[in-house]
Amino acid sequence: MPTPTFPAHFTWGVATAAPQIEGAAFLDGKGESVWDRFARVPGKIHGDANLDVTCDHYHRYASDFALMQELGVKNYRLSLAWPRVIPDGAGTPNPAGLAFYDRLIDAMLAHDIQPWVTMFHWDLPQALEDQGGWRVRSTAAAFGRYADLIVSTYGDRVKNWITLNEMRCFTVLAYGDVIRPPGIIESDQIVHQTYHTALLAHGEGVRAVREHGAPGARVGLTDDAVIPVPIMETAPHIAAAEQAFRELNYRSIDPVFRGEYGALYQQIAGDHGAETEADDFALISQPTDFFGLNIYTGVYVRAGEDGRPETLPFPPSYPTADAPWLRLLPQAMYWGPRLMQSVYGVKQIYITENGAGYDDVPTANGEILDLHRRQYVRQCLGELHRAIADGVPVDGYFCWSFMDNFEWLEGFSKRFGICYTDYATQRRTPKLSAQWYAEVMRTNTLV
Ligand code: PNW
Repeated sequence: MPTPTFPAHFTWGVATAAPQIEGAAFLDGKGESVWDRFARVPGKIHGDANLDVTCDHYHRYASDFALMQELGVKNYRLSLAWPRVIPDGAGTPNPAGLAFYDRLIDAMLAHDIQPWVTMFHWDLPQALEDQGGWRVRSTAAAFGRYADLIVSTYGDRVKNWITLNEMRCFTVLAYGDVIRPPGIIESDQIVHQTYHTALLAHGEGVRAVREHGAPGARVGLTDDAVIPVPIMETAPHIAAAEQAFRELNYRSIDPVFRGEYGALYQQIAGDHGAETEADDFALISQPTDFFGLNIYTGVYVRAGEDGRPETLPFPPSYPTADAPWLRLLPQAMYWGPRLMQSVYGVKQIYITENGAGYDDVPTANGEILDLHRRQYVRQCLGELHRAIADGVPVDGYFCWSFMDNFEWLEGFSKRFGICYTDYATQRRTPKLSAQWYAEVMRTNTLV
């Protein structure tokens, strides 16, 4: 088989998020985020790590961009920290925070790197959480004003915008579980409401780009859709995977692409669904330019006796990365985009994150031989190439992550970077996977 070559216009990049790399959590007027607060609750985060310094990218962005440029990175997905720009989320903007992103974006462009900006990657200003957070509609309105401000300020230089990263992670897992801040278990009705507020915020972000973006500015949503992988690629199992895809993602994709909560939502939510207003779905379902998928893993699905999808439990010894939730399942990279196309008719897809978390250890001479990460990412890219060959409209791929960083509950214990971060010295060292990925980006082939 010839070495897979990607389409000529294919976008290659790397990704990070502000709270995971910037540090400077309380510097230059930045407001407290819900993660800054959460990390201070003893026992919440592995090793009681916090976000105060992380990779100190706030002070080291120039050398980080120089390293990206050395590796041939041309596209960089980053996020802006809402509490750095507007410390209490809704009031007066912070000039020092705005100036920081001005410098950052200019430095990126000076290194020939295009910014792909995520407006929100989970760091809600704590002051807004204190007023109800995602439980209340006013948070979506405040997000809209924040989006207006950043698009007006940086829209001359930023052409690609992503409204929100993974709505499920800051709503369902934050107000229906204890693993994300605020980590308070609320009623089903409130959990549905938090999701609805997030959808409204997405709509506000799209509106802001349409109103204030430069001509040709583009916007999309990044989601971590649960991806069913048919146990065999035969018609009945593929049909079961399509049905499972609708059912597993009922809360996100119907409102965004169809402008309604579907029958399944009514069935699952019953009397506990979100309170909605007449114009909400027009805002939520405004046309976007692309859809971002973060794909790390999936679930196996088969057609049961009656043809209904059955999700199979993973046996205990199924292989995972060192991040135990990350079951190695490269076919998710084929089926995720393909199902987005066949079920929702999405016309342009970017993989906005993919990677693997391991406990990398440098060798005696300081190399990081992350052969397992390289192997998994290569398999994933092979599956992505297969999707493209089958006519699925995937136009780009961003590797998570440029460097090891604050991995949420795992603190600094799980590493997703293709560059190694030595937190004691803040030295970055490209791992073997980075050397390989640089060659993939340069040649546009799966070397
Ligand atoms: C992503 N899952 O989240 C986030 O966008 C990143 O900030 C994070 O560092 C990265 O994944 C690695 O964890 C996810 O359990 C976390 O399926 C967990 C899942 C999916 C996405």
